[in-house]
Amino acid sequence: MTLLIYIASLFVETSVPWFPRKMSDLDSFAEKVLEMGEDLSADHPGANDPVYRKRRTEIVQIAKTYRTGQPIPHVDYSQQEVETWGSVFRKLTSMFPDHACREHQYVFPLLVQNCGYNDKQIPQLEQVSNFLKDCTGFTLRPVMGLLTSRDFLNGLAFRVFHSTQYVRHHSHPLYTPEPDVCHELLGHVPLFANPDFAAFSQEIGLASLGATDADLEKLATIYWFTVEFGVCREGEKVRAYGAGLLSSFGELEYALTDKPEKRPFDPQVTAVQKYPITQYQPVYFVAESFKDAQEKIRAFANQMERPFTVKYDPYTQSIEVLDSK
Ligand code: NLE
Ligand code: FE2
Repeated sequence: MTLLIYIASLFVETSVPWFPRKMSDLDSFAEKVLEMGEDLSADHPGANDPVYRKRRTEIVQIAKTYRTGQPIPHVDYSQQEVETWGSVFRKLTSMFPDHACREHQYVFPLLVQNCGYNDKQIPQLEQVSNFLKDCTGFTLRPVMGLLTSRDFLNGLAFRVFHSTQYVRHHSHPLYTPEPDVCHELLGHVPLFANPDFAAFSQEIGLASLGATDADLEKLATIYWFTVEFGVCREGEKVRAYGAGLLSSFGELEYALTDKPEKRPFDPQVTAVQKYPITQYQPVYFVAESFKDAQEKIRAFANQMERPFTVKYDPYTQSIEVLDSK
């Protein structure tokens, strides 16, 4: 019997997917990007534009060679790129007062003051990353394109956010299905400066370390309906906190109308909801607060099939693994 238990525990241990234990382990993700990364898919607005493709290849070289601890290299954006950013910036900032959650609205002026957010220039990731570090310890890491959900979520356990640096195609400034620097800077960055949101995001990251493929898919779905497309209650109103909404003029407007369905955020239910990735979402989940959402994620993580618990040690920037649950 004892031997059987021993063999069973060996089996469990060897079947746990690899996960990063220290910050520099994230370096191994650099070149593992998915389809919409360096090779643009055929229906992408930039796919048939050789000048755009060449420019993207140039910019992602930074992410390819970036290693933990280095400053993020500066990108000299072209006039066309700055114009695209400028039109996205102007449209969105006119909508934020009525559509963005209060946490986003609180941070935005600080980004204007400290990181040069305006419609005339694209802020540099390095400066923004340093700002976030001062606020919540979050940092940015340049990325070539989409990582696997596992790699991407694992980064959040270290309060590291993988961020693209290239700009969306100029023909479609108001909605793109893939992340670009406008999405990262206008959608994600303001929220990562908020302590409760930072803790909530890290909670998803910690839950993803060594998670089974089935649990990982659930966490990726939860991430999608919160960090990307989440809405939250503010008194009588519903406001957007998801970055995919806050960076898309088109979807931000649509999301807060009565057209899409709104359901209360509940990890068990949210985790299995199907969703489209190249069009507006038919369903959004409403969080009561970031604190409440974080507690719910923690409870969800506790019932996941994982034979250990993890803890992040900010002093050594590494993960401690505790054997018993
Ligand atoms: N649809 C968003 C935008 O247009 O900015 C990007 C979403 C990335 C998941
Ligand atoms: Fe995103």
